[in-house]
Amino acid sequence: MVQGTFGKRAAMGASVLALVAASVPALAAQAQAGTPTAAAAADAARRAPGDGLPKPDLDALHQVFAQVMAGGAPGVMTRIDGDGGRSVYRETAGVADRSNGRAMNTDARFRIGSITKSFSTVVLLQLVHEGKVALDTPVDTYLPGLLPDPTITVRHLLTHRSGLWDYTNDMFENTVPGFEAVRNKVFTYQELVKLSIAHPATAKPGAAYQYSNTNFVVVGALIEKVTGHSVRTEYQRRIISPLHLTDTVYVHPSATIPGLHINGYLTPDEAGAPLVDSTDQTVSWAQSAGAMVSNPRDLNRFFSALLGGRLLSADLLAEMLRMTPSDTSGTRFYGLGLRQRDLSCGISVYGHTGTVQGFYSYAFTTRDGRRSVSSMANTSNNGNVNTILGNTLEAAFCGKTPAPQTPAAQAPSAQRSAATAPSAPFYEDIAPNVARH
Ligand code: REY
Repeated sequence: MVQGTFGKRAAMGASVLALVAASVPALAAQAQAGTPTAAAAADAARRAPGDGLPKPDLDALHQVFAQVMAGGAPGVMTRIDGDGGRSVYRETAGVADRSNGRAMNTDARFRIGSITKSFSTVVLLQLVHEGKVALDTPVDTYLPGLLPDPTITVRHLLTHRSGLWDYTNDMFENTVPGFEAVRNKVFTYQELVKLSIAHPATAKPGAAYQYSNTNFVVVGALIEKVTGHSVRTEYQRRIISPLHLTDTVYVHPSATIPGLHINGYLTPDEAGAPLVDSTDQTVSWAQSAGAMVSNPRDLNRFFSALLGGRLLSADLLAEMLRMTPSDTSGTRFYGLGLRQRDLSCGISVYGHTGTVQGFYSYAFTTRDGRRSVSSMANTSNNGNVNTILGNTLEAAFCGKTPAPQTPAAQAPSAQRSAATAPSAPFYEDIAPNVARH
């Protein structure tokens, strides 16, 4: 294994340019269509060795970083693990800690928010494998009386189709006061569910995709009920220890991030108000829906292992990958605790996004798990920054887009790479009734 990193830019590993297209269906189809020789050579030169994808476009990535920081984030980073782990890029801009100017660092830990949902799903699907839980069985069978509707199934939770109201809509209606009111609180799962069911159901179970943290709070309660252990124990023994994720921790209800970490800065609702250091909090309002801490290396390792089939049996991974649209874009989907995004270069990537006060994050991998990318900006409540941060995926997975060979290519906008072209505004489908700036 070669893992070369030189300063901020990393070297690519050993090259095997032939054979690679066959591993990516879209590229293989292109090759079969009879690409002319010169074009094929140019195409091969754009591809990274080993994983068959275009080489990451680091210039475009740094342009995205500049936009993220211009939008108000103190710092930003992306780590790319390509070629099945043989080539690594660690890219950063800005600061991890505004109080002392410490630079952003891809080794440092941060709060991953809802990327936690993919960890919780893996634990639950392992329990399905062991015959302790069944996906289409009512939650009421395992947790009698917790939910008002006894027809809500385990699958409804994992697909965000339970109709359970997202209690964070109310909690964070006013961003900084809402955060300060809960940052040191410790909730039980039952208390959080109670906040949700004080509202009527948002839809009949199964009828509609509606992202709700309540679903994954119930998943945590289910894991604890069925195993008799805390979710922390189950994350540790089923995922963290086997994959040696030494920078991944579930510290609830401790309010501090242990070890080398990044500080998070929450954007207040009032324009021009100073950022609020939101690093320390219990995250008890999210728990199994969003309270884990990790770093980009561990997140890349986790999603590579998951899509590479090393955490779940093939049939349960296939269940996790059964996607339905999460919006009307035609490019974004949700499976079981897992998102799919279709990128401009024709590839689909799988992972999750996270938002917790002070931290926006993305962690995605290819279908074969051979290239994984994690990005983080240390601010939140700034939807514009979150949308722009998503463009790091384009730069990291799609690389440079060749200029089209048509007269339109003369237009400056057509020459921009896909990574920096403005994408349709994307407001993450979390707590949909809360205004997100
Ligand atoms: C809650 C609000 C975000 C965050 C959320 N996160 O549901 C889960 C996720 C765990 O999907 C807060 N926004 C912000 C507001 C809006 O307070 N008024 O942006 O930090 O990751």
